[in-house]
Amino acid sequence: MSAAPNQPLLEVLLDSWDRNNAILVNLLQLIPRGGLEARAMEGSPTVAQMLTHIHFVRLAFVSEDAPEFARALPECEWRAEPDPSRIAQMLNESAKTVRDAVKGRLETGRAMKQHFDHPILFIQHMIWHEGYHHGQIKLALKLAGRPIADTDAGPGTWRIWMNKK
Ligand code: NI
Repeated sequence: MSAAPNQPLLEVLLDSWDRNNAILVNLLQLIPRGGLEARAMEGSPTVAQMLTHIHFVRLAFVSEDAPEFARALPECEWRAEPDPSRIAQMLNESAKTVRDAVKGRLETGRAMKQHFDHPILFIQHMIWHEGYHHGQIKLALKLAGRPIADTDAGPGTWRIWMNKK
């Protein structure tokens, strides 16, 4: 992506969404063996369940707010999917669905159907929601004795936001 300050804002917005998903998939790929089953405490969702929940929430909002872009919702919101590559595939697919829905609504000047005063707020909400669970995932791994070291996490997470290309 060019860093030119006159880059269209829609491209910058969609790029921020792509980065958010890249960070989540990078985190998934850093999860140590056995980490998908970790949970912060009894009764809390596992790491795998938080990731499939994120996927579900993205698709649920698209179906409610921009149904012309909707895809079939998974049967289970908190699925304990054991295969990290399958979770990555789900996240990449739902990220594209959110991207297409927001881009489509913005380009056609249509409001969201049920939530959000503006389509941009959908992306902002998802980034906030996923950052919230990102912290919970790292904490669950730490409590389960399977922490991801900051030096391992940094390049694929914080630096995706901050570093200039
Ligand atoms: Ni949530």
